[in-house]
Amino acid sequence: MHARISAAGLSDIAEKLEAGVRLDFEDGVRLFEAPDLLAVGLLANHEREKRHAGRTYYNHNIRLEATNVCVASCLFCSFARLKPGDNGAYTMTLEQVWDRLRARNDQPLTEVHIVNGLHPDLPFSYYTELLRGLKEIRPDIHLKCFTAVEIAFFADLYGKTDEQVLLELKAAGLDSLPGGGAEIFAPRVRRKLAADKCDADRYLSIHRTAHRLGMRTNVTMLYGHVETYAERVDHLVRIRELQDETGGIQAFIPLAFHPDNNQMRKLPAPSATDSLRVHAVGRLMLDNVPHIKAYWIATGVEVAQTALWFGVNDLDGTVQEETIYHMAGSKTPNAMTPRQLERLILAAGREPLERDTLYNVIEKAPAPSAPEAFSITH
Ligand code: V47
Repeated sequence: MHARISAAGLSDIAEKLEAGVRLDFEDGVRLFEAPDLLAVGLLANHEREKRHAGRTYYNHNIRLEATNVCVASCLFCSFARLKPGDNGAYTMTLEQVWDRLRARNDQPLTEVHIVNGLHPDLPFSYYTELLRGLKEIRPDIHLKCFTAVEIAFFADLYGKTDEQVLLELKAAGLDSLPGGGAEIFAPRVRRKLAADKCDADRYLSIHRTAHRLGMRTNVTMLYGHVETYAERVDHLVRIRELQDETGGIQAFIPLAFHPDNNQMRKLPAPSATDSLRVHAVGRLMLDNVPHIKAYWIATGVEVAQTALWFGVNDLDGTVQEETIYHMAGSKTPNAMTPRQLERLILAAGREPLERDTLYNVIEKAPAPSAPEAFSITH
């Protein structure tokens, strides 16, 4: 065993991992409390390499947010506007949404990721038509749309069951659910931050139903605000329990809290070291979730790159047109080309692989030999 791990007092956890014994709640809290970040990182990297060696996935996607009108008033959100007509509120027409995809007809995108506000006045047909139109423009594109919180909202607003909503959206072209809206499951924090969102049980139950209907999903965790270590671990354990039941979760994505322009702006943003640790502990606790993804828009490019040695094996993505984080103060660029992502992964000493949403590797022609500057504009 690495001397660093025993010096950090983590030998028993390392032994469990070696023997394939699942870490328990107290182990999770200790991993957050252990001062030696590199010891935690070593453990997480070992687990990462057992599953994926140096392989690191990225995907070629766009983000679309069709409306920011939202009846919920989550304290951390800088994106939502309460009502149509409020300063900065927008709702795209379907043609405007479709035009965003049409404008990228020449790009080999594989995924459209849509997260919207909870708009109280749109008909359900807005969403089904939106999906149908996108599939008409690009029949082979994967539609990863609407968080479980949106699905719960649709069910309540339109008088349907969660399952009916999922079935109707699936019939219109929905392929999988993104992981947004999870925030922190623990009721103390959820009530404080996101009181009018569906609770953790409903969030998880919608993912369970989506899995039963043959869809894959992702799960996130918003960290670095008022949550305790125990509440982080509780969140991870709840994800692990659902995954034991269904196996339908593809990726866990920690989301670093951004404090600008929202009601929690007095809080500092999480530190780089905390971000690295959250990704690492995610890898160590979630022994049954295949992919730990760094969302570089949230963590910053440099931390996402470093996280490739702290348990992360996946980077999202080219992510064009993102607004949620940029309205909350993210200084990252809002898009990277596949080539830039590859260079970032290679520069970290890892092996880049472009994937589709379901983690099928996309075979590519060899890259041109002429060097292309790796430049990110801030
Ligand atoms: O649910 C909102 C978060 C999420 C802030 O599934 C904030 O592949 C930090 O879920 N600071 C939406 N976070 C984004 C999301 C996501 C991102 C990347 C990949 C996937 C996936 C999902 O953004 C929201 C909320 O948790 N968020 N405001 C903020 N100020």
